[in-house]
Amino acid sequence: MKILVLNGPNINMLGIREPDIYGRETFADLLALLEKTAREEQVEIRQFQSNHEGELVDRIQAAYGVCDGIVINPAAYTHTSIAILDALKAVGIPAVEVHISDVSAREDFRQVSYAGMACCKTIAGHGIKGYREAILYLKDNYA
Ligand code: CA2
Repeated sequence: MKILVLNGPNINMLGIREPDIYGRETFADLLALLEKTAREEQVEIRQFQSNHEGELVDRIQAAYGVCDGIVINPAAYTHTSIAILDALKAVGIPAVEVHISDVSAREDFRQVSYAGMACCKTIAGHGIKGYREAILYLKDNYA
């Protein structure tokens, strides 16, 4: 099974500030967790992080016919990007939305998730281990 893990803007800054919201684990810790999960679960994981909306759309499109599942944390684009929603709908690949923080307990402007409208599941507030849970969910349901 091939899974694309996509992260949006500023996720590469994890662990640097706001540990009360996002925890102390760094982006390097997240990459290590993805590699460990791939090894243990015998899945192929391709990961990509970008601060640019169009690059995320490009990667979703490029997954068409290639990947069997997408794990996506669009970060701030969660709450603004109809382009990412449309791309997820266009490729029709089972997608799980992940948020490190519990967005439901945060500001009003974080209460809408466009990307989530094209996802079969949302995992929020579990820190970086939410990514592992998302991969296991895709493996259990779509492998
Ligand atoms: O909880 C999440 O995973 C978010 O997707 C993270 C985004 C935020 O805009 C979403 O509402 C929820 C923010 C990405 C990381 O931002 C940082 C801010 C300060 C220090 C390090 C990262």
